[in-house]
Amino acid sequence: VSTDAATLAERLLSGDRRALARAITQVEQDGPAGAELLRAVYPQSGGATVIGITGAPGSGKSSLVDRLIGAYRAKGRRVGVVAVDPSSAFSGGAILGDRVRMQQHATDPDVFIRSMATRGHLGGLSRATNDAVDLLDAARYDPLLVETVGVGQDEVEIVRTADCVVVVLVPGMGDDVQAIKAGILEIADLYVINKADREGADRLQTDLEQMLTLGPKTAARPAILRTVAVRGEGIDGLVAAIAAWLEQSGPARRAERRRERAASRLLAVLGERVMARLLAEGFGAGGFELAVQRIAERETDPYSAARAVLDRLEVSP
Ligand SMILES: Nc1nc2c(ncn2[C@@H]2O[C@H](COP(=O)(O)OP(=O)(O)OP(=O)(O)O)[C@@H](O)[C@H]2O)c(=O)[nH]1
Ligand SMILES: [Mg+2]
Repeated sequence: VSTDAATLAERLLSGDRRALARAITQVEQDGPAGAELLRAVYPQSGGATVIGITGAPGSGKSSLVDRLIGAYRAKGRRVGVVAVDPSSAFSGGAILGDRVRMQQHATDPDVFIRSMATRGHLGGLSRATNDAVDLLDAARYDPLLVETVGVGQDEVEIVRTADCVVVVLVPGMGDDVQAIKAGILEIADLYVINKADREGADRLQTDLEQMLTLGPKTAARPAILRTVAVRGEGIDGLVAAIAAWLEQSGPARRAERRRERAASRLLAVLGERVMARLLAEGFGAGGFELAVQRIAERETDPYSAARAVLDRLEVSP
């Protein structure tokens, strides 16, 4: 570990918030600096409980996270938040939105909120987010709340292996159907019907319960809670339900989730590294574009082109 990384790691571990912010930027950039830093703090991480909050755009995830921060702070916990923000790729607006929504906590030294832009990660979003979670963990924030929009495969992958996965639904949006499509229902440990002040909460609850009876009978059926995040209603119940789930699911389940998370991270890093090497070493200057053009013009096919690259690098099939 270089002295730069060692110094930054030390500052982070001693509670320096600016060091933490810089560290997260480094893992986001996916350079050697980020990798070294993560290596330095990784042994100090793994203690925090990771709570994933996912759901359709605008379902009130950030509003819920804001309330959860308040609830955990009231218990004296130091809370870390990582919000993954797809819309920021277009406008940067959502980052601002999150900041505003959670602003009351912005000056609390025991709360650390970070938005991750999805832009520029090329599939490494899950890796970068998990790295950020580890950094917050090493800096002794616990619990860690990870907000993602349950739309893309990447976003689902991020929360899937959290210690507790909370799926947020809203009445009257045909949300249930939307969630099934996005594959987020099967990863839920708990359901929250937020915006329960709106019409249709009963109906959504009935639909959800009905759907859950069709699910696997082996696992404990996820609880369904109702909240009105903007008014802070139902938050204590949600906190209690999260605690109960963590308690009830037990250490074996927790260990299994962590193994899954470790596997997904190893594969993500390997995938990124191997692909980067293939692209760098498998083609000469302009070679990639040339291959793409030849495939597009049917002079060759994707399989033969890939085969040629692998042969060049002497990678076995
Ligand atoms: N009526 C009502 N509105 C709510 C409730 N919770 C959140 N909202 C509103 O819903 C809108 C979206 O809330 P956010 O907390 O930003 O939702 P989000 O899921 O984080 O949104 P994205 O991160 O953009 O996907 C805001 O205007 C909130 O004020 C609720 O319980 N009831
Ligand atoms: Mg949000």
